Amino acid sequence: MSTLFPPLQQARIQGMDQYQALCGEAERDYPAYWARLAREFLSWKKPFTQALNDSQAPFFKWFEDGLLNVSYNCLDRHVEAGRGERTALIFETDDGQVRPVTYRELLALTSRMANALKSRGVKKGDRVVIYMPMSVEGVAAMQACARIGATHSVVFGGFSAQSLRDRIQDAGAVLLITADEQMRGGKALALKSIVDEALADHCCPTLKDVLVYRRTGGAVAWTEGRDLWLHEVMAGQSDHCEPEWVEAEHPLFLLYTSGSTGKPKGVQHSSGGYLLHAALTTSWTFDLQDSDVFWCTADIGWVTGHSYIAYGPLALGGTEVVFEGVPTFPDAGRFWQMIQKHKVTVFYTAPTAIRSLIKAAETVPTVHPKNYDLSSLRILGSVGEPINPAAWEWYYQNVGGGRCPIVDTFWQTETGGHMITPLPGVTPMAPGSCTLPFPGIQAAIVDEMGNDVPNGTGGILVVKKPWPSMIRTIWGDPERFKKSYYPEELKGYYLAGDGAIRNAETGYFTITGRIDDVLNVSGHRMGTMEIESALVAHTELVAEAAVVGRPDDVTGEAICAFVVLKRARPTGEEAKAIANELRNWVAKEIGPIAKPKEIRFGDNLPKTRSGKIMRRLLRSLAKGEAVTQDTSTLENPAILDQLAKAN
Ligand code: 6R9
Repeated sequence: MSTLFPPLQQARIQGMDQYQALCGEAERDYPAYWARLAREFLSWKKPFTQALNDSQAPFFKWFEDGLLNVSYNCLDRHVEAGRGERTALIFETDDGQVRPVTYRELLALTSRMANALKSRGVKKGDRVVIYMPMSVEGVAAMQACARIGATHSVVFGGFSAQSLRDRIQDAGAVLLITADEQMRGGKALALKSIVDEALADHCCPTLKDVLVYRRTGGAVAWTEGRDLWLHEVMAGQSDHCEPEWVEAEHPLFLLYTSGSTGKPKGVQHSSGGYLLHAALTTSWTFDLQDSDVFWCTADIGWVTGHSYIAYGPLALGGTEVVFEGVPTFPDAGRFWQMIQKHKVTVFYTAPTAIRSLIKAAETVPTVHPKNYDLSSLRILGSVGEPINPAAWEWYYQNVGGGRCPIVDTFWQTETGGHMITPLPGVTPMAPGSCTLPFPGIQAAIVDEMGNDVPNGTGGILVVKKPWPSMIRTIWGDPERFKKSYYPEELKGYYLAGDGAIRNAETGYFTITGRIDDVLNVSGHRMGTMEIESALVAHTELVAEAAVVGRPDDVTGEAICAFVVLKRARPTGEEAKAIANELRNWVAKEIGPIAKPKEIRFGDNLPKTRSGKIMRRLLRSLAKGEAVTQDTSTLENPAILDQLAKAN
């Protein structure tokens, strides 16, 4: 099914003709296309003379000799243009209090925080870890780092002490910004005490200071000589801070994400190229105008919160909602109630949220979107995982009132911004398909040798040419960067890690899911190996573990773990108790988002004679399917019956 949509009035991109013209422009002179946009969308202290340097491919450089400052582009230039009184952020707390912040105010706050960081000795190139709740201060902390040329690494507030410690160590961070607690769903959740645990035993020698934002006033333990209240360090700081002009390639941030092997990798992003695509996609995909109120429901701990909360909308001088809480508090009508209250015009969320709100609206009629005035909406967005056609249809009809185009945006932490997406009012939509590449992005589908496959045939999703906001390297591991994203057999194409297929008639892309051992649970990336390592780290109980994903109505995929214990296989109540203990263990090792939904115990795991765990069999078992695959190479076929059942 294809849904044609009438063009939006005065949209940035008018119709498929203009879309084709932009693609054509990029085709004709690729670097010149990006150079034009980089000049239009960004303010440069020193203009660049060359758009692309590919002499050290795949370590591409963009706008290399240009100088700019990201925070200047997001804040100062709007104030200088007389737009300082415009609302930048409409912050709403968990309990519904609203704090609007103008561009002038956000600039002053950012500058004071930047000066506070400087007063603690933080300088250009230093890494700062941000472990904060959704807050004005969280956004300002990112901007403050950008302002002084410090490279931030935001760690999602749901990650455990162990995960936080790994990231601080890997990044070699000198300073950490956190809060006493965070408020979510009416509950105060600790942040500072998790930081204390992460930093115990002097395990992070590079880290000198911990700045603590007072959010709730809850009691916190204090380490003298290390912990400082953010407001005290900021008190008396000037609200003017000259931006540090950095080279376009200067690392703006590291963001850790899961891969198929080993520990999460620190995806390194640039300043100039990254900001260009964040701004450009906010402008074209969301058609952001001065009259819009934009709301991206992501957390700043994920890439979506970087590009579409902290940077893109601000680079354009837009007005956006920033939300501290959760979609289900005080009830599952919270999103709709906030759209009504703030007259949100462009709304961007994840399929998993939509699916859980569909369920809620089906059980509690009062939280159905029809009870709210959502007439301010004009564009809806989706991100993080494939949106199934049923959820798409519900979103389109019940939230968008059948009036609003849905932009199903495919992209990744590594890509910095949208890669394949409809443009609103331009691209005819097809539920479940992310449609066509963003102008200038050379997405394609190839076979294992990098040869194009015909439309209608599935294959590997690649990007044939570099683009400005692409990952620059994996922090501290350039070899892993090359191996993961530019494997030799793929002819120099970027390997996304997803499978995809193009429609034979329309050429539209549909993402068919990861081709590696990465799961997508509620739009969050989790490596199966990472969860397995966490399980076997429980050395007292666990002998062996294998983790697979299985389809789930709400979370997209659910984590299912097969575990062999060091003691006899438990059953009944004992199995339940141990499964619970292991789930909590994983939450402590990685974070609650990594908790397996189901744990099954076996005397053994299905293995080949050479000792390889046969995960594809486990995937069938997890789904509850009969095993139809060839099991002749299996060492111990009898184990399948045992693992087919829940404990
Ligand atoms: C932005 C973000 C990236 C992975 C990606 C893919 C999946 C994201 C999608 C989508 C289908 C979409 N993904 N958007 N799949 N349709 N519109 O989510 O980044 O957390 O790095 O995840 O998410 O599998 O490879 P990240």
